Amino acid sequence: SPSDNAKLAAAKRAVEFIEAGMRVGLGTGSTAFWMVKCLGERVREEGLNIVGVPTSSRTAAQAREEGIEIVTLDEARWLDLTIDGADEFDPEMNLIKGGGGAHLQEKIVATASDRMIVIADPSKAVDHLGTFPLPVEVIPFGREATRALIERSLREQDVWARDVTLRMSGDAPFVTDEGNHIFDLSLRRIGDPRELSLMLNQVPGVVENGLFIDICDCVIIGHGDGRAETRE
Ligand code: DER
Repeated sequence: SPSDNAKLAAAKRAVEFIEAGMRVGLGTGSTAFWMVKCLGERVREEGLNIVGVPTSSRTAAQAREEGIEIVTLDEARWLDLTIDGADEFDPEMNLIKGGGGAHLQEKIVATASDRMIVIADPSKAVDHLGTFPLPVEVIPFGREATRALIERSLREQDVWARDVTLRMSGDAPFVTDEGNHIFDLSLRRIGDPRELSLMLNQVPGVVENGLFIDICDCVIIGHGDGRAETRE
Protein backbone atom coordinates (compact mmCIF):
# COMPACT_ATOMS: atom_id res chain seq x y z
CA SER A 1 0.00 0.00 0.00
CA PRO A 2 1.14 3.65 -0.52
CA SER A 3 1.56 4.01 3.24
CA ASP A 4 3.73 0.88 3.39
CA ASN A 5 5.82 2.22 0.48
CA ALA A 6 6.30 5.49 2.37
CA LYS A 7 7.27 3.68 5.57
CA LEU A 8 9.67 1.42 3.64
CA ALA A 9 11.27 4.41 1.91
CA ALA A 10 11.97 6.10 5.28
CA ALA A 11 13.16 2.85 6.84
CA LYS A 12 15.53 2.04 3.96
CA ARG A 13 17.10 5.51 4.13
CA ALA A 14 17.54 5.35 7.91
CA VAL A 15 19.27 1.96 7.77
CA GLU A 16 21.94 3.53 5.51
CA PHE A 17 23.10 5.50 8.58
CA ILE A 18 24.02 2.27 10.40
CA GLU A 19 27.76 1.50 10.33
CA ALA A 20 29.79 -1.58 11.34
CA GLY A 21 30.39 -1.80 15.08
CA MET A 22 27.33 0.25 16.03
CA ARG A 23 25.00 -0.52 18.93
CA VAL A 24 21.56 0.28 17.52
CA GLY A 25 18.24 0.84 19.31
CA LEU A 26 15.47 -0.89 17.38
CA GLY A 27 12.10 0.84 17.54
CA THR A 28 8.57 -0.56 17.67
CA GLY A 29 5.62 -0.20 15.32
CA SER A 30 4.71 -0.69 11.68
CA THR A 31 7.37 1.74 10.38
CA ALA A 32 10.08 0.29 12.63
CA PHE A 33 8.99 -3.11 11.31
CA TRP A 34 10.35 -2.12 7.85
CA MET A 35 13.56 -0.76 9.43
CA VAL A 36 14.25 -4.09 11.19
CA LYS A 37 13.53 -5.89 7.90
CA CYS A 38 15.96 -3.66 5.93
CA LEU A 39 18.60 -3.96 8.66
CA GLY A 40 18.26 -7.76 8.61
CA GLU A 41 18.92 -7.74 4.86
CA ARG A 42 22.11 -5.69 5.36
CA VAL A 43 23.28 -8.00 8.16
CA ARG A 44 22.74 -11.10 6.03
CA GLU A 45 23.90 -9.72 2.65
CA GLU A 46 26.82 -7.52 3.78
CA GLY A 47 27.74 -9.34 6.98
CA LEU A 48 27.14 -5.98 8.71
CA ASN A 49 28.54 -6.35 12.23
CA ILE A 50 26.18 -4.56 14.65
CA VAL A 51 24.21 -5.36 17.80
CA GLY A 52 20.58 -4.36 18.30
CA VAL A 53 18.75 -3.36 21.48
CA PRO A 54 14.99 -3.88 20.99
CA THR A 55 12.33 -1.55 22.47
CA SER A 56 9.69 -4.26 22.84
CA SER A 57 9.33 -8.02 22.98
CA ARG A 58 7.76 -8.02 19.53
CA THR A 59 10.67 -6.10 18.00
CA ALA A 60 13.07 -8.50 19.74
CA ALA A 61 11.26 -11.46 18.18
CA GLN A 62 11.28 -9.90 14.68
CA ALA A 63 14.98 -8.94 14.97
CA ARG A 64 15.95 -12.48 15.99
CA GLU A 65 14.03 -13.88 13.01
CA GLU A 66 15.98 -11.46 10.78
CA GLY A 67 19.27 -12.80 12.19
CA ILE A 68 20.17 -9.56 13.98
CA GLU A 69 22.29 -10.05 17.13
CA ILE A 70 20.26 -8.81 20.10
CA VAL A 71 21.75 -7.59 23.39
CA THR A 72 20.09 -6.00 26.40
CA LEU A 73 20.46 -2.27 27.10
CA ASP A 74 22.47 -3.22 30.20
CA GLU A 75 24.91 -5.24 28.05
CA ALA A 76 25.20 -2.44 25.48
CA ARG A 77 25.28 0.22 28.25
CA TRP A 78 25.00 3.06 25.69
CA LEU A 79 23.87 3.16 22.05
CA ASP A 80 25.23 4.92 19.00
CA LEU A 81 21.90 5.28 17.24
CA THR A 82 18.20 4.53 17.79
CA ILE A 83 15.76 4.38 14.88
CA ASP A 84 12.05 4.44 15.75
CA GLY A 85 8.68 5.59 14.50
CA ALA A 86 6.42 8.26 15.93
CA ASP A 87 2.72 9.00 16.12
CA GLU A 88 3.31 12.73 15.61
CA PHE A 89 6.31 15.06 15.16
CA ASP A 90 6.21 18.87 15.32
CA PRO A 91 8.53 21.49 13.73
CA GLU A 92 10.86 21.28 16.77
CA MET A 93 11.02 17.48 16.26
CA ASN A 94 9.24 16.88 19.55
CA LEU A 95 7.20 13.69 19.34
CA ILE A 96 4.18 11.88 20.55
CA LYS A 97 4.93 8.16 20.76
CA GLY A 98 3.30 5.20 22.44
CA GLY A 99 0.60 4.30 19.97
CA GLY A 100 2.08 0.80 19.98
CA GLY A 101 2.25 0.66 23.78
CA ALA A 102 6.05 0.58 23.99
CA HIS A 103 6.95 4.19 24.81
CA LEU A 104 8.60 3.37 28.18
CA GLN A 105 11.34 1.17 26.70
CA GLU A 106 11.44 3.36 23.59
CA LYS A 107 12.10 6.52 25.63
CA ILE A 108 14.79 4.86 27.76
CA VAL A 109 16.56 3.40 24.70
CA ALA A 110 16.25 6.61 22.65
CA THR A 111 17.57 8.72 25.54
CA ALA A 112 20.51 6.32 26.10
CA SER A 113 21.62 6.86 22.48
CA ASP A 114 24.01 9.39 20.93
CA ARG A 115 21.46 9.99 18.19
CA MET A 116 17.78 9.27 17.54
CA ILE A 117 16.34 9.11 14.04
CA VAL A 118 12.56 9.05 13.60
CA ILE A 119 11.18 7.39 10.48
CA ALA A 120 7.69 8.39 9.42
CA ASP A 121 5.21 8.75 6.61
CA PRO A 122 3.95 12.30 5.88
CA SER A 123 0.79 11.83 7.98
CA LYS A 124 2.88 12.10 11.19
CA ALA A 125 3.92 15.73 10.56
CA VAL A 126 1.89 18.22 12.65
CA ASP A 127 2.18 21.91 13.53
CA HIS A 128 1.17 21.23 17.14
CA LEU A 129 1.29 17.95 19.06
CA GLY A 130 -1.92 16.61 20.50
CA THR A 131 -4.26 15.46 17.76
CA PHE A 132 -3.03 11.94 18.49
CA PRO A 133 -4.11 10.89 22.02
CA LEU A 134 -1.16 11.15 24.42
CA PRO A 135 -0.29 7.75 25.97
CA VAL A 136 0.55 7.76 29.70
CA GLU A 137 1.85 4.53 31.26
CA VAL A 138 0.71 3.96 34.87
CA ILE A 139 1.25 1.14 37.37
CA PRO A 140 -1.88 -0.98 37.91
CA PHE A 141 -1.96 -0.30 41.67
CA GLY A 142 -4.43 2.54 42.42
CA ARG A 143 -4.95 3.13 38.69
CA GLU A 144 -8.27 4.94 39.09
CA ALA A 145 -6.79 7.21 41.77
CA THR A 146 -3.93 7.96 39.36
CA ARG A 147 -6.50 8.80 36.70
CA ALA A 148 -8.14 11.30 39.08
CA LEU A 149 -4.74 12.82 39.91
CA ILE A 150 -3.90 13.14 36.19
CA GLU A 151 -7.24 14.88 35.54
CA ARG A 152 -6.66 17.23 38.48
CA SER A 153 -3.14 18.09 37.27
CA LEU A 154 -4.45 18.77 33.78
CA ARG A 155 -7.08 21.14 35.19
CA GLU A 156 -4.44 22.91 37.29
CA GLN A 157 -2.38 23.40 34.11
CA ASP A 158 -5.42 24.63 32.21
CA VAL A 159 -4.93 21.70 29.84
CA TRP A 160 -8.35 20.64 28.65
CA ALA A 161 -8.75 16.88 28.29
CA ARG A 162 -11.78 15.70 26.39
CA ASP A 163 -11.11 12.15 27.54
CA VAL A 164 -8.74 10.12 29.70
CA THR A 165 -9.32 6.61 28.35
CA LEU A 166 -7.97 3.32 29.71
CA ARG A 167 -6.44 1.47 26.76
CA MET A 168 -8.05 -1.91 26.36
CA SER A 169 -6.99 -5.14 24.68
CA GLY A 170 -10.26 -6.94 24.03
CA ASP A 171 -12.32 -6.65 27.20
CA ALA A 172 -9.31 -6.39 29.54
CA PRO A 173 -6.91 -3.49 30.09
CA PHE A 174 -3.94 -3.46 27.70
CA VAL A 175 -0.81 -4.61 29.57
CA THR A 176 2.65 -3.32 28.58
CA ASP A 177 5.88 -5.42 28.52
CA GLU A 178 6.44 -4.14 32.07
CA GLY A 179 2.96 -5.21 33.24
CA ASN A 180 1.61 -1.66 33.39
CA HIS A 181 -1.54 -0.03 31.99
CA ILE A 182 -1.94 2.94 29.62
CA PHE A 183 -4.28 5.93 29.71
CA ASP A 184 -4.74 7.74 26.41
CA LEU A 185 -5.34 11.48 26.91
CA SER A 186 -7.43 13.20 24.23
CA LEU A 187 -6.01 16.74 24.49
CA ARG A 188 -6.53 17.94 20.91
CA ARG A 189 -3.74 20.52 21.06
CA ILE A 190 -0.78 20.64 23.48
CA GLY A 191 0.36 24.24 23.98
CA ASP A 192 3.48 23.51 26.05
CA PRO A 193 4.63 19.88 25.55
CA ARG A 194 7.70 20.30 27.80
CA GLU A 195 5.63 21.57 30.74
CA LEU A 196 2.96 18.91 30.22
CA SER A 197 5.55 16.11 30.13
CA LEU A 198 7.17 17.32 33.35
CA MET A 199 3.80 17.72 35.09
CA LEU A 200 2.48 14.29 34.06
CA ASN A 201 5.57 12.48 35.31
CA GLN A 202 5.15 14.13 38.73
CA VAL A 203 1.83 12.35 39.29
CA PRO A 204 2.36 9.39 41.68
CA GLY A 205 1.57 6.18 39.78
CA VAL A 206 2.59 7.59 36.41
CA VAL A 207 5.57 5.70 34.98
CA GLU A 208 6.18 7.62 31.76
CA ASN A 209 4.33 9.67 29.14
CA GLY A 210 4.62 9.53 25.35
CA LEU A 211 6.01 13.07 24.85
CA PHE A 212 9.61 12.91 23.53
CA ILE A 213 11.10 16.38 24.11
CA ASP A 214 14.63 17.19 22.82
CA ILE A 215 15.30 13.52 22.08
CA CYS A 216 14.84 13.23 18.31
CA ASP A 217 17.74 14.62 16.23
CA CYS A 218 16.53 13.81 12.76
CA VAL A 219 13.28 12.91 11.03
CA ILE A 220 13.24 10.94 7.79
CA ILE A 221 9.94 11.28 5.95
CA GLY A 222 9.21 8.58 3.39
CA HIS A 223 6.90 9.06 0.42
CA GLY A 224 4.80 6.60 -1.54
CA ASP A 225 6.99 7.07 -4.63
CA GLY A 226 10.04 5.82 -2.73
CA ARG A 227 11.55 9.24 -2.00
CA ALA A 228 12.88 9.97 1.49
CA GLU A 229 13.51 13.51 2.80
CA THR A 230 15.72 14.08 5.81
CA ARG A 231 15.10 16.91 8.31
CA GLU A 232 17.63 17.71 11.04
O1 DER B 1 4.36 3.01 19.74
C1 DER B 1 5.18 3.72 19.20
O2 DER B 1 5.82 4.62 19.79
C2 DER B 1 5.38 3.59 17.71
O3 DER B 1 6.70 3.88 17.33
C3 DER B 1 4.43 4.57 17.05
O4 DER B 1 4.69 5.81 17.59
C4 DER B 1 4.59 4.62 15.54
O5 DER B 1 4.01 3.47 15.07
P1 DER B 1 3.71 3.30 13.50
O6 DER B 1 5.08 3.36 12.84
O7 DER B 1 3.07 1.95 13.42
O8 DER B 1 2.81 4.44 13.08
